[in-house]
Amino acid sequence: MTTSTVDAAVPGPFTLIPEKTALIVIDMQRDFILPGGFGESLGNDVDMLLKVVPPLADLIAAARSAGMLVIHTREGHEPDLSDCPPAKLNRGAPSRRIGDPGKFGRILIRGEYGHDIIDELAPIEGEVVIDKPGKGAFYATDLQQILTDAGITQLLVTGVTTEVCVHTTTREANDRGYECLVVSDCVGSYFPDFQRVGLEMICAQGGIFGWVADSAAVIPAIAALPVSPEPAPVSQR
Ligand code: C5J
Repeated sequence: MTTSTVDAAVPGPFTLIPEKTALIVIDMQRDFILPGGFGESLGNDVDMLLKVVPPLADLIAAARSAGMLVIHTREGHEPDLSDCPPAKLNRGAPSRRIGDPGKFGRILIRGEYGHDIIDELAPIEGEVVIDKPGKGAFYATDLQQILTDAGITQLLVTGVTTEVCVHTTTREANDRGYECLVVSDCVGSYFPDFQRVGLEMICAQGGIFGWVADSAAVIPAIAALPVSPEPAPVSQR
């Protein structure tokens, strides 16, 4: 088994085992990221999330070239909101709630334009797309079974937002025994302080939830792995 090491990771070097590693791209959806979408309608500065797109596109390309499993998630709900508990629905700005009409269709509703992933990071054939009703990607989804079936034990974690769905998913994964490396410039928050502290919290106390490194450290480590001509379908891993 050929491995590669992300030497600059905090709190210490992270050894990439290509067959056991998946890249997870969390909620890079139009509703959160694009100007005019749900996120901006709540008063957030979407530039904070848009700047994640170029390094994340490069990281996804590197993972695809190495034949890594790439998993995308989308936060959202059924059109009848039967999977959205009142505790979630009733929070947020009263004029803009999940299921309300927005610039890109009903907000965070499956099948709507705004619910889907931005064009720049669109999944390609063979990649897994997980629709999740919660903040964490493991809650009420098949993610754990998919990872188990694929022999995955390590996750490169990316997406938005750092302190909400990225954090919740990383914590869920950590509790389930996955080693998580959060790629610092490939995760984004509307709030600069949350971005900084959110990343510090991951790798504090000797890596209490995982490791942190930027794409400039992770991409060369992926590129140093032996090239796999095509990503293996999940069922054949
Ligand atoms: C939020 C997310 N922030 N994907 N969702 O509500 O982080």
